[in-house]
Formats: sequence, structure tokens, C-alpha cells
Amino acid sequence: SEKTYLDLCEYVLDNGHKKEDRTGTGTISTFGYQMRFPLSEGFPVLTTKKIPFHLIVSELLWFIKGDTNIRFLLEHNNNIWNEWAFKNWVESSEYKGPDMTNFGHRAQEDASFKALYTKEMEFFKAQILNDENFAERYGDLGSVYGSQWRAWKTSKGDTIDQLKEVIESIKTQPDSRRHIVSAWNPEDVPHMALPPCHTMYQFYVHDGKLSCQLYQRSGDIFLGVPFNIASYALLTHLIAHETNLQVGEFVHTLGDAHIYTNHMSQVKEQLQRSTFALPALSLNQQKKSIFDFEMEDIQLKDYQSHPPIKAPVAV
Ligand code: THF
Repeated sequence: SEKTYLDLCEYVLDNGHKKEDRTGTGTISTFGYQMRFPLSEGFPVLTTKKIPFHLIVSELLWFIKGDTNIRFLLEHNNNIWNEWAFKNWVESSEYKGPDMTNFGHRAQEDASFKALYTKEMEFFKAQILNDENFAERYGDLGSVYGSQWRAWKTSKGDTIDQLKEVIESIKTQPDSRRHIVSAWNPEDVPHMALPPCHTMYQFYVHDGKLSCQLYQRSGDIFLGVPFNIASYALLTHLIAHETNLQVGEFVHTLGDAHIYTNHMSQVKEQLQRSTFALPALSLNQQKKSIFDFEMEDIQLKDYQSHPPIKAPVAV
């Protein structure tokens, strides 16, 4: 239930130690934590704050398509990956606008810089949407999840479709202990702006039910983790649907589980709130393959929640 997530928040508030991080924001952090979500009890989306479910759906469909360009996300009003593409753009030699060094941090400290940044970001988004050539050059995030899942590069110069293969192996050898999709490529990591947080996931079939476990090396507990739980729960539902299985559990294993120091008051506010019953997920039964699903084929039924709680994302 949702309490599983709220317990994680409390655990890190009580046991987390101060730790500096890549983004310079500062966190309280613990190492190694596991949560289990029985998917038959309801869809695990938070009710103690409103989660924009359509953003989870469009991001997951983007991964499943093997797309790595934020243009698709922007077409669906999804802004959660903008900062990483924007970073490539403002660090390029083609960018001639005001200096955007360390924009994430400065936008939080300095209101006049924030106005400048917001304007540049809107301009960048419009250019990605309106100029295909610009989108090709600056909208692409490189070897993020879509490319690792669908087109893992081999030493021979071809690619492996891990997602297709794992679905095939669930269908043909359900008892296999090798239903794994890996996103962590040690050869790519040194060149990546953001090495994958979701390093690998594994499926498990028992008693006609499909379970999934994710190993997440780093988890932003307030902003990212609620998205990640819902996203992998949805992926498990979609694959169970295609393979004619019921849903089992989503097991979420975290490495560095942290709360950013600028999310503390938000977490405490959320912990004061009571939970609602979990909603149900409804999938279009006409669609058989997960590769055919579109936004309107995936709906939450009876999602009741408290209002959103805003917080800045660390870049
Ligand atoms: N970087 C950091 N610092 N945290 C992350 O969670 C994270 N992600 C992805 C990549 N890098 C990361 C991006 N995922 C939001 C949610 C998920 C994200 C990024 C941002 C976010 O801001 N959510 C808001 C709503 C946003 C909106 O409505 O547009 C929220 O309140 O939940 C780890 O997957």
C-alpha cells in the first residue's frame, strides 16, 4: 500500500545522513532499501499528493517506442526531461544567448536569473517543436532508457532489442531466471549527462502472475520515486497483459535513497496527510502488443488524491 512509500520517507527522515551530491543541492541519504507493492491490491500511485498520471504514461510510452528525443514528450506536454536536453543546447557552440551555466541552481537562488532562464527554456521548447532539424540536433538525450531497452549497442555494431526479447522469454520460458533488461552500460557511462538511475529490472513468473523487481542505484524520494513506482507498475501491467498473466508484485530496491534538503518541508507536509483507497488501472483490451499502446488506451479509474505539492527538481 501507499504506507510502504510513506514509511520510506519516514525512515530516511529518521536515519538519513547528510550527504553532498553531484547537483550541489545536498541530501539526506541512506543506502539500501526495499519496498514491495502487491499490484492486485490496486494501482500504486500516490494519493497523499496528486501525481500527474498522464506524464507517467507518456514517458513510459516514449521508452517503449525506443525514442530518446524530448520532442515526443513536448508534444504530450511532458516537461520532465527538458533540463537535460537544454543543458546540451546551452553548452553547445551554436548557443548565443545569455550564460546559462549551472541554471538549475541559479534559478532557485536568483529571481531575475529565473526569469531569463524561463524565457530561454520556452524558446528552446518552441524550437524543438517547430524545427525538426533543431530537434534532431538538440532534442536527443542519447543513450537513455529508450535506446538501452530497444537498441542496446553491441561490440559487433548491431543492436539488441532487450524489451522484445524479455517479453518473448516470459512467453516461452516463464520459469527462466534470466528475464533481465539492463540499462547500465559501463562503456557509455563516462560520456553520459545522466547515467541511468534504473540500472536493471527483472521479471519473475509464479502461479500465473508476473512480478517485476527494479534495482535503482539512486532515488530522489520526493519527486522521482513516486513516478518510478507508478511507471514500473504500469510496465508490469502492460507486459502481463501481452503475456496473458495476472499481475504479481512490484519490488523496488533502492541504492542511494535520498531526500533533497530543499524537499524537506514538502515531505513533512505530505506525511501529515491521510491516504485514499488506491485506484484501478484500465487497459484497452483490444490492444494485444505493448508496442501498440497509445495514451488513450491507458486510464486510471477512481483516482482520488490530495492536491499536488510543488518542489524544485535538482539538475
Ligand atoms: N533527476 C532528479 N534530480 N530527480 C529525478 O527524479 C529524476 N528522474 C528523471 C531524470 N532525472 C532526475 C526525470 N523524472 C519530475 C518527475 C520526474 C522526473 C523529473 C521531474 C517532476 O518535477 N514532477 C513534478 C510534476 C511535474 C509537472 O507537473 O510537470 C511532481 O510534482 O511530481 C528520475 O526518474
